[in-house]
Amino acid sequence: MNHSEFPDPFEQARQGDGVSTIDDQNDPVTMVLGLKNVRKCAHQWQKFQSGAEAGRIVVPSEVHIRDTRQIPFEVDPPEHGDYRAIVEPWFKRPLEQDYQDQLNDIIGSLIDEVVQQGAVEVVEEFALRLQSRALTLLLNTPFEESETWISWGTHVFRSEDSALDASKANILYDYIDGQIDRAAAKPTDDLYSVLLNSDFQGRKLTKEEVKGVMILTFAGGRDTVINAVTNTIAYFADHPESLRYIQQHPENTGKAVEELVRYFSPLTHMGRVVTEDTSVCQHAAKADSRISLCWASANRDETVFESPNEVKLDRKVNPHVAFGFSHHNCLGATHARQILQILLTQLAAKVGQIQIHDCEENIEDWQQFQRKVGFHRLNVTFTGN
Ligand code: HEM
Ligand code: EMZ
Repeated sequence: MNHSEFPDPFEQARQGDGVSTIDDQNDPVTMVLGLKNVRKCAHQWQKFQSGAEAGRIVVPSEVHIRDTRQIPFEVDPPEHGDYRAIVEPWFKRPLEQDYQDQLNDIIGSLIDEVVQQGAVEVVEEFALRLQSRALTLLLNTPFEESETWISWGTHVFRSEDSALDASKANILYDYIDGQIDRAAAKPTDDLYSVLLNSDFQGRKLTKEEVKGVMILTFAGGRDTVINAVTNTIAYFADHPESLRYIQQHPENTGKAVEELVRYFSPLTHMGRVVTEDTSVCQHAAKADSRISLCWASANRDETVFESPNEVKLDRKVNPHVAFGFSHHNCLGATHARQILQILLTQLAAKVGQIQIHDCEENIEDWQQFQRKVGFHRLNVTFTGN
């Protein structure tokens, strides 16, 4: 069986109406499925807003587990642009050589560790560690902090039974409150301190705003990166020849990263709240109802991508929306791309074979759509090159 196959559950609905409505906690969501319409709706922030009640644009909705607005994610223009200008330069640091050298050491030594270990559960022992250790670079905090984040497990808003869990979320909020107080009392050159000292519309950011940015940084970059890394391991386990291809054609590593991100689409969709009675794809969308921009479906749109259900590591035309589209496009994309680029390079250099022993798939349940997004558990053996 091919473990790294990620079927497209949206194909029929996308080719049919182009939208499909699911229920989320008695608050329906009309999913927009085609690439062109996803892009169009992403642009129309006046009609389809992000800055509604905190947590409502996330599907499943998080209105019951948090009051803090995530910034700049749950803010619309023009304020969005003012917040974004503060954080944008910081999130571009992964382009610096020194950052990449440190990321290279983090990923290289983790691969050495798992090759030596042999049998490894990839989600907890590889992807979660990699994600947490790499995040210390993005936050510019001590490496040891990653031990705390690893101890939280893979989900920050969910316990193992996968229900949204307020007490679990409080662990993260309390931790962030503590870090903000620490940075306020004794600033360093970490992200908390930089944010506390930032100017926004002629004043400093409040602690609540800093908290909003930090929650987003922890939550938005967690499952997404863990799934991208785990799924990449599963892919190369099934396709050892692709690892040799990367080794022989390092110039195509960037293209391979984009293709894997398109194919896996680690974030299935993101909602918007409709501000006035309107329609999407000839489907009525009432004021105060929700639509979602389904990145995962758009990335398999057969009118845009040739053989959309195949992984072509050297795919030439690849206008995917796995990192979103328009003004809310992913701030963590530079960091995520560097992680994957280095992961592919280091795996090709250090690993000969990856053998899967058993796994438990992580299937998102959206009623009429069952979407495989990653793995709860993936047991493998890494063999050195
Ligand atoms: C936004 C996907 C990694 C932080 C987004 C959006 C998508 C996305 C689709 C757009 C949401 C929308 O339009 O409503 C991904 C994927 C990732 C990833 C697939 C990994 C492969 C990260 C990481 C971080 C991060 C590592 C930070 C640690 C953010 C932030 C935004 C965002 C702050 C909001 C930007 C804004 O509203 O202006 N991400 N993300 N993401 N992501 Fe990511
Ligand atoms: C939110 C979201 C951000 C949300 C860009 O996506 O990621 C989700 O995983 C979180 O649950 O709160 O941060």
